Amino acid sequence: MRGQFITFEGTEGVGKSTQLANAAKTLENLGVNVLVTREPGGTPMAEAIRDLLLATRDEPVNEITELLLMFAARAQHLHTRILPALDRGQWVLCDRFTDATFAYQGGGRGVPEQRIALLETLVQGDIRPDHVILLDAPVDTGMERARRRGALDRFEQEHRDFFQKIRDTYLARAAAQPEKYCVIDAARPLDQVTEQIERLFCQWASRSGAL
Ligand code: Z5A
Repeated sequence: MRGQFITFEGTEGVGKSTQLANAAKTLENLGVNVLVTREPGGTPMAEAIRDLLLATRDEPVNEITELLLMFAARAQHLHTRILPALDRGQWVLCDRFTDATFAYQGGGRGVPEQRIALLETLVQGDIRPDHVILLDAPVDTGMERARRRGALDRFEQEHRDFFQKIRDTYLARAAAQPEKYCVIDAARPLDQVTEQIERLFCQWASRSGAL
């Protein structure tokens, strides 16, 4: 049986990596075989593209260059790692995917949605996540959590307005497809967020017949 493809999304510092690691543990405890991965990245070549994308640099980065690099990394990751895992029956938990492109390069940088959709079709055909966990918190909450960690990458150095546009884009996408997106209030204490997500994964695992 094909595995489930579940992505974790949200603005910086909302707790995606923390919740993804915990969800993977929950599934493994239920006996589900899991692949944990991230974007941009997930294969050696895609991780090299990630380094290019996140490095701070003196030259301005053109938004189409950024967009194409995101999809170049995604093509490699999707076709060499994600799809083979799903075909083997593994559940793939991915820290960010194409929703992040619509939110960051679309909402944040202003690239028209139709251009992103064109590349989405080229790279993915009709492959889309089965579920998207959208961790939502006020921008200041996430920025504060991320800044406590130390050195900031090229995206993290952006202004508050950039992240507000990203948050708005994510919420609009979730509102347009409520059956696919689970919007989680990530401003609550960690244990409450974790408990809500654990419950979701237990439901999905039992409904999918994976148990
Ligand atoms: N990007 C893009 O532009 N276009 C694309 O298509 C894709 C990506 C795929 C790299 O992403 C950058 O690439 C990203 C968007 C861009 N840049 N930004 N910003 P990334 O996912 O690697 O980096 P990130 O978004 O900055 O993730 P993050 O900062 O690592 O945040 P997180 O994973 O959501 O949070 P966390 O590490 O789990 O938690 C942060 C801290 O908060 C940590 O100390 C936790 O213990 C704490 N935490 C978590 N939850 C809570 C709660 N509920 N209460 C209190 N404290 C908490």
